[in-house]
Amino acid sequence: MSTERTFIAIKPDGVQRGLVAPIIARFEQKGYKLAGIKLVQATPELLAKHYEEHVNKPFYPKMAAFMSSGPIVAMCWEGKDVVKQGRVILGATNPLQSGPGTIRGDFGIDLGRNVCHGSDSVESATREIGLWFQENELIQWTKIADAWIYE
Ligand code: YYY
Ligand code: MG
Repeated sequence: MSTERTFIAIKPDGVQRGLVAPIIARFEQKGYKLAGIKLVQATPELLAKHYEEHVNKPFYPKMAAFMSSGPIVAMCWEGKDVVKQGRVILGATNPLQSGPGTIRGDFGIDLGRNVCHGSDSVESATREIGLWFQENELIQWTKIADAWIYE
């Protein structure tokens, strides 16, 4: 069994639209284990670190304003291949190019309102979890159902 972790966030549009529970459900129902969760009002400093590869791009100011326009649900999910599978569960960056069955494909239309974030590599996941969570906010626990999820 893997302890790979990823950072998944429900963006302010997802929270405002009442999509917190359905998004969490997709990760729970897949079989992943929740290791951390909290509601965060993101600061410009946190967002600039989180989106360090985008901070100088033309779309960044508008995107950062949106990302700080309301609370974000920050989550850490754990399990086998969770980084890559998390991106599959989210769908493509542009919701109009995301297939049905994905979060962005089912719940979004515009690129700048794509409902959720997921780490794009194991290295990004480690970095992002470290930015959004204190070590003591991540819980190590035994999920009894794992015996029925992993062979
Ligand atoms: O990792 P992912 O969220 O799928 O896409 P990125 O290319 O890293 O872009 C981050 C974020 O920025 C994206 O989810 C929407 C937003 N964005 C935007 O508003 N306008 C763009 N032209 C590109 C990205
Ligand atoms: Mg990205």
